Amino acid sequence: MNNQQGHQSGFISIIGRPNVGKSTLLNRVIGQKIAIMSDKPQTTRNKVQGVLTTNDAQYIFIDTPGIHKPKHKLGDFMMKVAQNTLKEVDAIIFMVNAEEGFGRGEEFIIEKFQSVKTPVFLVINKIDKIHPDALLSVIESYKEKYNFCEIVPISALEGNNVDRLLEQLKEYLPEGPQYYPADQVTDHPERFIISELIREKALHLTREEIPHSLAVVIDKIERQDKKDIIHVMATIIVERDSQKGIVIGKQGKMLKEVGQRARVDIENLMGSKVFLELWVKVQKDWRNKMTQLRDFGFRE
Ligand code: GDP
Ligand code: MG
Ligand code: K
Repeated sequence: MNNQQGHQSGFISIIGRPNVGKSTLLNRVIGQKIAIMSDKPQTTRNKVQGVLTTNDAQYIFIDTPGIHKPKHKLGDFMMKVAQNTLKEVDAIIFMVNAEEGFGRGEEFIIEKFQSVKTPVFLVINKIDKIHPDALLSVIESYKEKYNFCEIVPISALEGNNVDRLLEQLKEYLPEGPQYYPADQVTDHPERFIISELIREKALHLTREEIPHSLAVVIDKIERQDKKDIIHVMATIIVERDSQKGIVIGKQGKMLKEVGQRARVDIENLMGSKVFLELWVKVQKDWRNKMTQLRDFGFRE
């Protein structure tokens, strides 16, 4: 994991009505077809949709389901989850369609921005479909509604101005570590399951001594071709030194136990022998962000 000075990283939530071009933007930014999965039925979960790693920054894009007028109780709940996400991320991209005027849907979303301090980018997409003069009036109509930190017209499909959007976004990312390995563009389901298995063992074995929101990050999953063995490296992240002590245990006993139990489950999952290497790290902000963004409202 990279933690050098001058490195910026942060979480960005992309929101907007269906079909405004959110997935198209992500695909363009990440350069691979990875956001297609975002069209699955909505869940309450905040999913990492894509990670862009450059020389000096890492952008983690988060799907924020539930920003729409609630129709039922679950809708209310999801709305709450979504609102909490908006508070936690470093920047919000609010995407609108240049071809369509300001409507009730947009109004409803903008209302949600009033209670958060997070900078909101207004990204006006599909500018390839309108006359430049029309763009000016679209910009004006939105300017009246909210104090957006930046207004960026783009064409996600053709790529116009997308680089500029990324540059501007970077200005709003705090100094921070590379949360994901550079070669990782999206959360691999396997990675996620493995991290959950480790998390579960750690929580179970340490009981109430460790807050429920302990996080596990998978640093590496490496298949060794010759031998039928998978090498997994993972970091358990806690908030305080005292918690690190508990997770490691006397002479490393606790960590060893966590590792042994998790390894058995991972081997069953992968159908192969696993060499599991676990590390424990104290990192306050990281833990808060990762766990709240990824897990808020998800578990019991
Ligand atoms: P999402 O529902 O917000 O994720 O929207 P999608 O990314 O799936 O895009 C919906 C439709 O709009 C697709 O047919 C895209 O090809 C199209 N689209 C997205 N961005 C642009 C753009 O900049 N220009 C044009 N002309 N079409 C776009
Ligand atoms: Mg989509
Ligand atoms: K605000």
